[in-house]
Amino acid sequence: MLKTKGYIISFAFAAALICSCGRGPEPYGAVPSPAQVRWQMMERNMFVHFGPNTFSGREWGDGTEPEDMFNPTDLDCRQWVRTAKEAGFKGIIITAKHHDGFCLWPNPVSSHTVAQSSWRAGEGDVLRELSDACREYGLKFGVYISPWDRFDPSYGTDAYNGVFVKTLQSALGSYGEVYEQWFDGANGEGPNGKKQVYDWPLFHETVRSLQPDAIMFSDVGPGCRWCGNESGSNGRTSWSTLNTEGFSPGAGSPPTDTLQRGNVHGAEWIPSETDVSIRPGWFWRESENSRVKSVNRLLQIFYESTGRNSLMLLNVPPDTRGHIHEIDSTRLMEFARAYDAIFSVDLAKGSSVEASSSWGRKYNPSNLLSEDYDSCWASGKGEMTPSITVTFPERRTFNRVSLQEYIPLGQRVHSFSIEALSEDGQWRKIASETTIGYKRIVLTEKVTSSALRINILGSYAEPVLSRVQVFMDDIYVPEEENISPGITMKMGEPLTLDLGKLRNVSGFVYGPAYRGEGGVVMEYDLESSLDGAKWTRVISGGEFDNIVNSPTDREVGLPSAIRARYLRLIPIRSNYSSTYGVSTFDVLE
Ligand code: FUL
Repeated sequence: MLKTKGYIISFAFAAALICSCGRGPEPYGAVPSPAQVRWQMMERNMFVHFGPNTFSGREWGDGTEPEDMFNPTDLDCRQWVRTAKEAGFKGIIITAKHHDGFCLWPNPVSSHTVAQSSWRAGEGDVLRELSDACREYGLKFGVYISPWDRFDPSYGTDAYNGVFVKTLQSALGSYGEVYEQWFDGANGEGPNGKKQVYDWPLFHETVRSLQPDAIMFSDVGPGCRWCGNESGSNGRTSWSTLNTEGFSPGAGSPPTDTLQRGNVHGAEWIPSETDVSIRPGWFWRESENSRVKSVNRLLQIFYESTGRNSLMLLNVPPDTRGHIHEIDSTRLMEFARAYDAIFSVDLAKGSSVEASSSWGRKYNPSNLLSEDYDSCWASGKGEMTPSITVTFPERRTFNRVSLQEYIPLGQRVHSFSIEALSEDGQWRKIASETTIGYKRIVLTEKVTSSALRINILGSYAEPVLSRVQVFMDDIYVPEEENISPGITMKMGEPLTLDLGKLRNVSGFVYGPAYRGEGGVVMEYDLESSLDGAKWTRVISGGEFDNIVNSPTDREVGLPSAIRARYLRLIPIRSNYSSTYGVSTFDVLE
């Protein structure tokens, strides 16, 4: 009897709880896991490319590098983490194993690791130092572990999948919590010239069993997806949902425009991540010290990644000492200062907010000014095109409007505009865009106004927004892109350079056409001549590593300096079937 009563009481209590909150809007479509929401809220993370390539100057090592090549003279992971923290980053992902197969930790199933090197007499462990430093400073720790392995002798056979699982187990099971596991899409040949058929379900299962909350990155998730380029720009329209059926990471990935924009009504929640390097290459190189990206460019990247419903993952590669180089760390501090100057003053503060409709008291429009992500506004039931008016306490000057949807209920808005109130009492349109998602920072002209209005022009379910913020950015100046459009050549047609007279040549530069249009040369021969008639082979079967994903200028040093009047680059392989593009072909003296 008593027991029955107990049930009745607790039922009534639960019912009262539901009623006191009111039933909120229903989720729409695919929704994120709590770990995906936490991940998205990190907003700025740091990538760290470090390994034998740091010492060889290559972008893709081929696995033949001796272990002793990895020899940082003064490794200081605490310096990396301090720098990252001061720059506002929340997590760090390190290339624990890049395509060359070298492991930055003593991986028991590999003979190509720090343990076989003479660095710290084989006792060093970069993952240990970095994960300890992350814990000390309160940053999250993540790992990039390349499935493509140009060292492992079993690569290209079934046995390799087992080796890779053990590799994952060793890296993910020994260093505490891992917030992100990065699976690179590149899948070339191993040391035997064979390609591997990866057992993705097994790899995912391995990660899940060891790190249930780790977000798995690849071209198709399952945790987050590649944005489709390495230049720091996500699609202006960006759905966090994606259809992955029939696709796989790497060569089988969805087309670039799909990676950029996602799929509206996509079956799974797989938001975009924007990985980009602060330098032209992913690894540190002395010759690129003068080419560290400017604060202006870093702000642009932030606007086009996190500001476009993606997540900024900025690579800052340590140098041969094992330090983040002074030039990069200074630039990061300048970036952080600029970031704070713009985003620490929310001009919407103190405003009154009204909406054309609201979903009951719990979802009232003043929640849009609250810092608490979970406190949000929703339009009234069935109202798909509401508007929100933010009236400032006095006239304010701004050029950025930041909007956030409440993503635990899915991504809903597909079109909106922003208006500012003119002095003559008319509303004037200052922006018109498509998606919002977790965060959308809209760049508008500079406006002085007493109010702004956000018109939701289309939404697949009642819009649920968490936040509206307004900022003034006096720092970022949109740059005319430095475009060398380039020309398209036919394969079989070499690039020939006449230097005018005999000159000393120590290297050359090849630059693909803008955004790789017309195709990029992946493999080539290089020849020189004194008279334009008799040619001597200088490089046979040279490769430009990672040039398809990152179609930027490549400087190549010759094995030894030569004297020549003519130089010619003979393309062997392009990513287009019969053409290749070129914007630059020049010599280094
Ligand atoms: C690419 C790799 O091939 C590059 O070397 C780099 O690691 C980049 C982040 O991913 O796919």
